[in-house]
Amino acid sequence: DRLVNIRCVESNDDGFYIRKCVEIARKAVGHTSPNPMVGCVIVKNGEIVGEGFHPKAGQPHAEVFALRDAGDLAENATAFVSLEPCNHYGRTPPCTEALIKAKVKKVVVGMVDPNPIVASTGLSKLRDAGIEVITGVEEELCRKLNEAYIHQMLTGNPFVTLRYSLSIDGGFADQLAAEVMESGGYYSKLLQEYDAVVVSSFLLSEKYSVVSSKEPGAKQPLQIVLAKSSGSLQLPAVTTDTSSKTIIFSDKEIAVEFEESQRGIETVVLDRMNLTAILEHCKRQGLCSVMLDLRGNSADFEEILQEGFEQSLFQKVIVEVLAILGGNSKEAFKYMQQNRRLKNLTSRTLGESILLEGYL
Ligand code: AOF
Ligand code: ZN
Repeated sequence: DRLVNIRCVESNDDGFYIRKCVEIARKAVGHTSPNPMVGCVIVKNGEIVGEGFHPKAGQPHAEVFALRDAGDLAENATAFVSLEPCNHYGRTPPCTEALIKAKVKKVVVGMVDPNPIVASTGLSKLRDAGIEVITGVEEELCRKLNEAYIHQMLTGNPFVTLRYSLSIDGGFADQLAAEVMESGGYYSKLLQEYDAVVVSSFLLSEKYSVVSSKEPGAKQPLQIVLAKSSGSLQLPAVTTDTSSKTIIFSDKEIAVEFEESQRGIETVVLDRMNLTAILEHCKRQGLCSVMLDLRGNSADFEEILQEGFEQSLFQKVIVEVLAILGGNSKEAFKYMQQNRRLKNLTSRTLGESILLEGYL
């Protein structure tokens, strides 16, 4: 009805504060899975009097930190939250109750929580308590912040991104690790956003490990190594210098040789290398997001790329076009016959390269 429509019209200030929430939420990038990243600010008389974000699953939610920060000033203030406040007892008590108890007069929400045990009940609980509630402010931005969480909540499957680099003559540039890493730390930030990264064993034989950032406390995704082709794989000291865990998926043709120090590395032998089995494993481990990174020997990925496209296993594609000539052939895509178009394509320059991102 009309009244509801009018209440949903956002003022510019609302957008400003929700964007602030998203910025604060991202402080916990990589650390909240399987929970979403959430930010909250408490505003009174045009001034931010409290702010908080959800740091990690099991710890208090964004609203709780922001209310603590605001103290008594929360009374009659407006709370801005990038995600609908929860209304259930999970690892932590409901945020709706905390907001009601703090006597805020209004709550502005970025997006409804797709979690079926919350899904709009947080909003109605607040409304029933006489609090004015507005939702859908900067919704697209809030959805992008938690694209993996949303996908995982709605489908039960991990969110899968396919990533690769191309040279300007249209070949793979994925053996040129240096170029990829050079782009202003972009790659290491990207890695932190994923719970797992799938790479070719080629990277390991090059004594190269996938490390997101050497900064203490930086999230290291689980490193999933595809050991394909016949013969044996000798592992260099992949895990000794980082806190990243490694698991090796091999087809039955290959013998993996470990050094003493690598006994802890888990191996899974598959009859045939396939992405479905790898994603099932991730799902069982409770991992919400996986990046398939075609670095190294792109030929190692032929079958799983074909499978990934045919079975619609990819949600997102990230392509980096490097300002260099002379990439390898595009062998890995040779079975690709589908004419699929990416949605919501964005592009930006990144140092010397151009980054394209889109959704399938
Ligand atoms: C919020 N604010 O900051 C977050 C929310 O096990 P729990 O108690 O941490 O609950 C996890 C669920 O709570 C999660 O699946 C999502 O629905 C919601 N996350 N809600 O109000 C927050 N992180
Ligand atoms: Zn909550």
